[in-house]
Amino acid sequence: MSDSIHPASTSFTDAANIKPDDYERLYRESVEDNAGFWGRIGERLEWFTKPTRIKDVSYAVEDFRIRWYEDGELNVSVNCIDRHLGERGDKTAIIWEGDDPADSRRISYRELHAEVCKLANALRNLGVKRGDRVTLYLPMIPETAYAMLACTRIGAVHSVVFGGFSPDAIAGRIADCGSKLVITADEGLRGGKKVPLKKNVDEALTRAGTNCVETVLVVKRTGGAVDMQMPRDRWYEAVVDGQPEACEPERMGAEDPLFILYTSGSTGQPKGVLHTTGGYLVYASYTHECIFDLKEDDVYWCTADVGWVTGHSYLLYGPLANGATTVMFEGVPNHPDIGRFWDVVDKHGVTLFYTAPTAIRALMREGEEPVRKRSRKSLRLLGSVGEPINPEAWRWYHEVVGDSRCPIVDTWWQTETGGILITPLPGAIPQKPGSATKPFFGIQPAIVDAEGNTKDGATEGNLVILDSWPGQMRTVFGDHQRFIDTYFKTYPGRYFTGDGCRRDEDGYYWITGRVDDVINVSGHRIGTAEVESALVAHEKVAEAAVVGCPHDIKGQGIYAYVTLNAGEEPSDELRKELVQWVRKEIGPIATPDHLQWAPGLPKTRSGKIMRRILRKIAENAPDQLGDTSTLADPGVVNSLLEGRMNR
Ligand code: 6R9
Repeated sequence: MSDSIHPASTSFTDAANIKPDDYERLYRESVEDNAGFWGRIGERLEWFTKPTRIKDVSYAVEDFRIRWYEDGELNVSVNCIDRHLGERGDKTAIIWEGDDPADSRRISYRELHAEVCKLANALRNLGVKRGDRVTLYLPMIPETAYAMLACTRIGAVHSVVFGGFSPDAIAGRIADCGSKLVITADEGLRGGKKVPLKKNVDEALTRAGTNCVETVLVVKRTGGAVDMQMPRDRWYEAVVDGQPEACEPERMGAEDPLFILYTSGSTGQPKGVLHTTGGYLVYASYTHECIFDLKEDDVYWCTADVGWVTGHSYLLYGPLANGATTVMFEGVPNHPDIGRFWDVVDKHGVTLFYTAPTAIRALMREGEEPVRKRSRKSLRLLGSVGEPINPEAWRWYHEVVGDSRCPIVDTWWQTETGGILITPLPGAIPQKPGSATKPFFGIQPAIVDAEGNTKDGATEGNLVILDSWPGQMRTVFGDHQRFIDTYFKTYPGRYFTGDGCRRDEDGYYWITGRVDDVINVSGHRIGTAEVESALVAHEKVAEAAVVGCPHDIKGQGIYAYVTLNAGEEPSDELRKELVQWVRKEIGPIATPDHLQWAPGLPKTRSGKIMRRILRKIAENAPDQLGDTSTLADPGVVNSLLEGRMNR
C-alpha cells in the first residue's frame, strides 16, 4: 500500500521546470561530468570574478579537501538583492506574516536593499569586519532577514541561534565562535506568548567565555521592558537610523565562510557547521528552483524557523537568490486557531508550501474540517522536510491539504549538506508516500553495511554519499579534525550521513532514521550526549542515559534513564525538577518526555552503555532485547523492565 505510485498530473508536468524525460539524462550528465555540470550551473549567479577552477575535492583522510568555485569572487547579498533591482525592484521579496493575523507586511526587493544596506553600514561603524562572527538570537521578523543579509554584505559570518534555546546554549555557541556582536530583540511573540530574548542574552553574557561580545543590538519587537546595559547595548533602530541606503559589498572568495550553524551530533557538544559562500549559494538556489518548480509569480512559504538550516537555505538564501517572493511567518500553526496555516495560504495566495511532518501530524489530529473550511486553491506544490514522513501523514497531506492535486516533494537533507540531496523532482519523478525517492543532480548515494561494503540493488543499510556537491559543509568551526573524524572516518572515502536507508526495486530511497545517537524530535536534532550532560550536571544525579522513543506527533520523544547519587530518593517531585532542569539547561525542545529511575544501567564489561537495550525498553519491546550476555550485570535489564512498569 505504501508503495503506491503518484505521478504528477499532466497539467503540472507539462509546465514543470524539469520534465519526465529530463531527469535520467540530466542526472547521468551530472555525475559523468560533475565539474562540467556544476560549472554550468554556477553561471546562474552574478560573480565579480567568474570561477575557472570549479571542483577540487578529495575525501581521502590523509589528503582531505573540499573546494568549489575556488577562484570565483561574489557577494551573497548582491546575488539575493541587488541583481534583482533592475527587473524586480518593486516585486515583493518578503511577505511577513506576524503572530497576530492583523499584522502583516510586504517588503519589496528595493526596500530590502535599503534596509540591508543601512544595517550593513551600521555594523561596519560598530567595528564589525570581514570574517568577524555575529550571533543572531531573534524571532521571525524582517530584521532577522536584514541581519543575515547585512552580515553577508560586509563578509561577517553569522551564527543564528534558535530563539527557543536557553541562556546556557546561547553562551556555549557565542563562546565557541567568539562572536563580537549579538543581535536580538526585546521579546519574541509566538502564539500570543512573549519570549524574553534580551533577558536570555543578558544571562548568556554572564557566562564564561562570552566576554568576546562588544555590542548587543536590540530590535524593539513588543516594546516590553528590557535592561539596557550601556555602552554594550544599543537599540537597533537607533544605530540604523540615518545610515545611507547604499553600501559597498565586500568581494568575497567563493570559499570564504558564509555562516556557522550549530547542530547536534552523536557525541559531545553541538558542532559549528560551517558553510562557505559560492558553492552554498549555487546549491541552495538551484535546488530551490528545480525541486519547488519555482516560477516568477509563485508565492513560496517555508514554515521553518530561520534558526534551523531549512530557514537558511529555503526560507532566505535559495528563494531570494532566485528573485522569489518568500513568506516569513512569526507565529505557530494553532494560533489563533488550528486553521492558521490555511488562512495564511489564502490570505497571501501561497502556491508552494514547505513544512515538517510533525506539523502535519499535529494538524491531522484535529481533523479535516479546519482545512476544508479554507479554500487553498492557490496551492500547487507541497513539500516535507526534517524527518521521515509516515505514509498516513503523506496521504492526508496529499488528499486533504493538497486536494489530491499537488505533488509532494519529500526532501531529505541535513544541516551538513546545505541543501536537498534526495527528493522527487515534482514533474519528473512519480512519488511514493514515505519515500524521498531519487538523488538530486550530481548526488551519488550508496548503501553500505556495517563494514562499509557497498550493497547493490534493493537493500537496506547505512546511507553514504560518494562524491561532493557544492553545498556541502566545509568544516566544523575551530575543529577541522572533528569534521573529518565525524563524517569521513567511519567509511573511508565516503561521506557518512548518520542515517539508515532502504532502496527498493525501483531504485527509490527510503530514509529509515538516524543510526547514531541523535534523536529527531519534531524534526529538530538533539544529541543524547547533550541531554545526558545536562542531567548529570544536576547535583543529585550520578548517571544518565538518554534514548529516543516513538512519539505520535513529534516522531521521536526523549526517554531518559537516571541513576541518582547514593542517599538520594526518587520522587515525583524530583522527576519534575529534573525535567524542568533539562528545559532550562538546553531549551524546551529538549524536554524529556519520559524519565525513568535506573538503579543501574546496562553496560558492557568495558563500561559502554548498551543503548540498543535501553531503546527496546523505552519502546516497550522486551521480547526484542537481543543478546544481553555481554553485559557486565545482566540483572539490570529486569530491574529496568520492572521500573518501566512503575514509571
Ligand atoms: C534539513 C534538516 C537532518 C536529519 C537527517 C535525517 C532527518 C531530514 C528528512 C529526514 C527522512 C526526510 N531528515 N529530512 N529523514 N526524510 N525528508 O532537517 O536538517 O536538522 O540537520 O536534520 O533529519 O535523519 O539526518 P537537520
